[in-house]
Amino acid sequence: MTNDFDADALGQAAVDAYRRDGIVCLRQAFDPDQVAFLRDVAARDMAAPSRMSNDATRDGTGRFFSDTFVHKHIAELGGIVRDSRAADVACALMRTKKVNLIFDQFLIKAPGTSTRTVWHHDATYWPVAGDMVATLWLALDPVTMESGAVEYVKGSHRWGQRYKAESFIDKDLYKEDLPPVPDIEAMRDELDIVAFEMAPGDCTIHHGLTVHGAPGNARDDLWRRAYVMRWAGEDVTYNPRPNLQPMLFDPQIPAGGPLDSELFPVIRP
Ligand SMILES: O=C(O)CCC(=O)C(=O)O
Repeated sequence: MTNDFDADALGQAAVDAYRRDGIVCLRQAFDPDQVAFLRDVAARDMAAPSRMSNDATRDGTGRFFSDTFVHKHIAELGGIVRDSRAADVACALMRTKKVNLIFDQFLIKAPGTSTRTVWHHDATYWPVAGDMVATLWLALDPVTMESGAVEYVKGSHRWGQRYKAESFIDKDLYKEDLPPVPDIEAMRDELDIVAFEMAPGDCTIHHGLTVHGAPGNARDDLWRRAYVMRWAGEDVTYNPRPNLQPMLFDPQIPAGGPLDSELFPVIRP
């Protein structure tokens, strides 16, 4: 365990580590009430998901549930998006005064879900250009290596390479002419790979080009529920391309312009 910061200590050390490693873990950045609220919303969403949801496994057993743009589906999530520490943490780590929410998401692996999350990085899934792209992954359950803690390749955001997106669940949607992510499993000995066992309320923040993946949830007694927020800072522009991850609707903004729109709301300032 490295890059492990107390919430109160979010400062230069965290910013430097995020820049250097492309991944930091913040302990207890969200309070128990927020976690309880998000667990309740997750249950409601699983019971009545949006049309952006996926509830399947790929080559495996169990249940890997995902739903995107959840704050558009369950409006009370707007409070967490706007009023929690998430947006301020994203601003501090990316050193930006402005952040847009690209989308929020539940990523949930039920007990006994064998499907792993493929090694990938996020930015090539989305219609964005720029360096200030980050994901905040908030644990709603205790997370252990056995229950599917996400692993991150430290420093991979500075490899200077964009990799082809690969679908988590369905057949491959993505056709961009980019190389595949290298065989990370075969390179484990040469790489600095980090994962964090987490308590509910802990979160990680990773850069949009940090390569990461996760095992399935091998526990039969523990859900692995995460609420995820995808952030864009002030250098990010709209970069639509064919065959990307489906967005909720067309944001009706010009290519090359700022993301600011109903779809990608400005959350700070
Ligand atoms: O939760 C997972 O298994 C994967 C997380 C992930 O890929 C992400 O947050 O970008």
